[in-house]
Amino acid sequence: MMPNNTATQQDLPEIVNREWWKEIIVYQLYPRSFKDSDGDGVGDLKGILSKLDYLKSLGIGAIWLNPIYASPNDDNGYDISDYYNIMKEFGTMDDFDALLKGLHDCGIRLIMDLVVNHTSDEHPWFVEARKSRDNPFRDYYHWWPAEKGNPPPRFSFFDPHGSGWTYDETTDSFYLHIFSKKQPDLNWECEAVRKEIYKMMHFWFDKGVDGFRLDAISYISKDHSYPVVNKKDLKEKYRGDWSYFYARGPHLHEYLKEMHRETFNHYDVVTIAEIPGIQKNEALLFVHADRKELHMMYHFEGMGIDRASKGFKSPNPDGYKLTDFKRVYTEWDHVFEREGWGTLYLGNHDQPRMLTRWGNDNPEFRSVSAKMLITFLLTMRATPIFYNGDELGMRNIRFDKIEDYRDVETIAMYNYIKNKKSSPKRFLQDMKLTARDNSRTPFQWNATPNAGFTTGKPWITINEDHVFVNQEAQEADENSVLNYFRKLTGLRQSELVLIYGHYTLYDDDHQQVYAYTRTLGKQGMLIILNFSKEPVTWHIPDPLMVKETPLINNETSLQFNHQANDLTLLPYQALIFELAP
Ligand code: TEU
Repeated sequence: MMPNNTATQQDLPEIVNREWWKEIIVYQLYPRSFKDSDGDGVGDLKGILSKLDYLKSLGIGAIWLNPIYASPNDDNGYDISDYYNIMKEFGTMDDFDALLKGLHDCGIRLIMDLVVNHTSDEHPWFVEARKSRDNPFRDYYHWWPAEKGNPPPRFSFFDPHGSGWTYDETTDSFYLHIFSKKQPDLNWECEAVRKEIYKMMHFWFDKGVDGFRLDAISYISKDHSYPVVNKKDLKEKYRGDWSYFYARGPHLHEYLKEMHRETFNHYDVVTIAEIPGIQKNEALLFVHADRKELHMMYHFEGMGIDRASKGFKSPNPDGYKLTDFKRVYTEWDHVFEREGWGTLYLGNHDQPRMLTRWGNDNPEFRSVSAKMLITFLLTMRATPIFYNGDELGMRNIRFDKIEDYRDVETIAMYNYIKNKKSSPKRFLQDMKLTARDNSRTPFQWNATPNAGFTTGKPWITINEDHVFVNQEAQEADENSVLNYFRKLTGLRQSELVLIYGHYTLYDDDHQQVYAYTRTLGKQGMLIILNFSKEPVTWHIPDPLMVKETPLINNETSLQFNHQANDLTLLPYQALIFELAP
């Protein structure tokens, strides 16, 4: 769906470099949990195909589909064992072809998730590489011969001992894995690896795929001297953050330029780079159009403002400060003021549910705060990436025991905590708020026992609140979160000012209200979001004047003294006004 606004480039000279991928809303779909068609308890491609009408009704322009390639699922598909085949639980290549055609027929593009920093240890390349030190595939991975002693320490995000090297007896060597030991890192310094990856990318582009979300792509280059990173270095040179170290390999941009030249440059496709460890002042190195590397990226800076400084994903007991939230998203808007283009998300498969984290999932505020967050995501100057289920106001499931968890990261970190003789009890309490599993529970289609997701035993527990938070119930309710989402996607798609308009923050010190304008040519809108559960009286800052009736109100009432330019905002009230000429 492209904006149906009749404005043209001539009318709106401020719009430069118009691109389809700047004008769409991306819907991230976690296939494992979306819809199961064959009763095995795992979502699949035929299940997604059965929901095309629903997807079309959302007003989205593209789907980011989490990995569907053959995988042993150590990390739910982020451990690929065959880039050219579909995971058996998800279906067949024919099912994929049918889904791609179905999406395209609905005017929805498909962006596949692609993991090329590492493969599964069950990928034939690794199976071969570990057979002998002179195997033709040996150099596809990173090895450290044991006779050199222990390799220089590297942290692993998913290892119960935190170690990024695992000893392999057959060749008396260690191999590198930034993630789990079943996810050995590919050696991008090996030209044969790069050629294999580019060939595979052509395979999917030639099938008609519209782009890739590139997993952990900032990590692909490694310094082959494997320098020692001691505690002092880590703290002083790398901000105490292994992601920061991993994101600084010596040839990273050389490879991304080569990737662009060899693949993306030949198609009308888009890339969304996941670039952990990268800071604001480096972002344009990846997405400035002149650099011919990648198109868009997403950052993690917003995902840290509600976390404690110590512990693994420990939430800050005081939550987050709205002023921090506003600072992060305002600063990232400024990064792309002139060049490049950003994305915006508040939740995904690596994060807890946005409603629980940034809104308020108590029944009293669930709907209104979900709508307020949707308003933010769909009115900023960045391509919104919207996570499936957030359009219903799905919330964290808050598992009580480790046996309920399925995520390699959560389970590994639980064991890491136990190995460190720390408190698993405290960890489990924290995970109720921050574990990735919270956003991976099955999509809630209706109020039946398995929420209409599967007729079998679901691979992960379904949130019991599906009896009243589900798609079927919300279809019929014109004031539901779902129908509000549709209203907002329609508004964004029809108003170029919400896509390309200049962003200006107002009242940046206010701890309850996030207010900003979007202006383009003679058009302007004022977006006012009460991020708090308290009512608040707020004066529209001079010289702003707005039309009396808002375009959007997530509440059924409005207290607006138009003459005095004063509003009394209800808890989590979201308003969009047109600026008066
Ligand atoms: O995540 C990369 C990454 O940086 C993660 O370690 C992220 O910081 C962490 O999940 C936050 O808790 C990508 C994928 O998005 C993630 O799902 C995979 O597990 C990971 O890569 C390995 O492929």
